[in-house]
Amino acid sequence: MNDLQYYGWTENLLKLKEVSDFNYLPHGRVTVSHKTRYEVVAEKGFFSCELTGNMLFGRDPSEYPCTGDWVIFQPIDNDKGVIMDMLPRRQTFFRLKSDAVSEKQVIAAYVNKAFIVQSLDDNFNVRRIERFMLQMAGEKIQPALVLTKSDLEYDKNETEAALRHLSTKMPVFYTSIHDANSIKALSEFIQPNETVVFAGSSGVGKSTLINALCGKEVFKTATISASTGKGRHTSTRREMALMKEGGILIDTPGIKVFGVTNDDTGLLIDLMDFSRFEGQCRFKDCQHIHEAGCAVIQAVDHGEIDHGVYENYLKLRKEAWHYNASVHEKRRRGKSFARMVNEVKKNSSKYR
Ligand SMILES: Nc1nc2c(ncn2[C@@H]2O[C@H](COP(=O)(O)OP(=O)(O)O)[C@@H](O)[C@H]2O)c(=O)[nH]1
Ligand SMILES: [Mg+2]
Ligand SMILES: [Zn+2]
Repeated sequence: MNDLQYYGWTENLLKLKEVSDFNYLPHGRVTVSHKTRYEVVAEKGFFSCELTGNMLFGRDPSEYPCTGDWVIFQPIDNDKGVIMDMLPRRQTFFRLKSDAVSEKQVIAAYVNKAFIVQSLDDNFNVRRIERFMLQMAGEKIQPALVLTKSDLEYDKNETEAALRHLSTKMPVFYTSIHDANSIKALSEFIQPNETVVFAGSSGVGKSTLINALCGKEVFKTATISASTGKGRHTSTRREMALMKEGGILIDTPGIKVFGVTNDDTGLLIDLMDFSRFEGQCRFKDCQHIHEAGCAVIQAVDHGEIDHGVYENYLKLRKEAWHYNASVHEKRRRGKSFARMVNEVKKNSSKYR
C-alpha cells in the first residue's frame, strides 16, 4: 500500500475528485509520462496506464496528462489501467515549444517550487534566469536559483553583481556535491508534501543534486549512464523521487531555453527593477519601448540600467506578445470555423 499523502495528495484534491463522473474509481499521480503511456502511483501500487479515447478526443496535446498530474483510472489488472479522467490542473510548469510560436509544452503539474539549476563553471546565464522567473510567476510557482559546482572556479563578485536585481526576488543557493552543508540548506528549503521541479541544461548536476537530497541514488548521473551506455530516454526512465523528509522531486531532461508565454508587463517591469522609475516617464502609459521622454530608456543611456537587462525586457515582451497574438488568432479562426459548421447545418436542414 502506498500512502498517497507522501506524493502530495490532499483533502482539496479529494474535493476536486468528488465532482468527477468517475469518482468511484481509484486515483493516482503520474510519476512519468511517455508518449501514450503513463506510470501512475496509486494506493494499490504502480500502474502502467493508457488514455481512453474520450481523454484524447477534442483535447490539445498540452491538455493530456503529464508528470505530476492527478488522474482517475480503471485498473485492468494488478499493474495496468486506463486513465478515465484527470483533476483540473494547477500550477503547471510549461514552456513555449522551442520550434513553435504558440504551442505549449507541458512538463509537470501541481508544482509548488521550481529550481532553475545552472552550474557555475560555464552554464551561468542571467538572461535565462529572467525568462524563467517571468514564466514561473504566471503560474504562481515559487522560483529558486540553484548554482551548482561551487567547488569549481568562478568569480563570486561578478556572479552576485549580475544577480543584483533578481536576488531580492527569489532565494539563491550555491551548492557543491562536496559540501554537505550546501545540500542541507537546499533540503531545508523544501517543505514536506511540496512538489519541486528541477530544470536546467543537461550536465549541470540536477540528477546528482536530487540523489543527494534523497540520500540515495534514484537517478543515474552523467558519468554512470555513460559507463553503462544506457540512454536517458529508455522506458525505465524515472522522473519523480521522494525525499525522506517528505519533498517530492521531479527531474527533467535538459531544458536549455525557456520560451515564455506570460505577457504580464507589470510583472516583468517589477522583475527587471524598472518600477523605481515609475511616474517619471513623460507618458502615463509609457511602455518603455521607444517613447520620447521615457525614464527607463534614459536610465539605460546613463548606465543606471544594464543594457543586457533592458534588451531582455524587449525580447521577453516580444516573445510573449507573439505567443498571445497567435493564440488569439487561433481562437478567432476556431470560432469562425464553428460558426461556419453551424451555418452548414442550418442550411442542410432547410433542404431536408
Ligand atoms: N565538481 C562538481 N561536479 C558536479 C557537481 N554536481 C554534479 N557534478 C558532475 O556533473 C556531471 C553531470 O551531473 P548530472 O547530475 O548527471 O547532471 P544533469 O544532466 O543535470 O542531471 C557529473 O559528472 C557530476 O558528477 C558539483 O557540485 N561539483
Ligand atoms: Mg540528469
Ligand atoms: Zn517609459
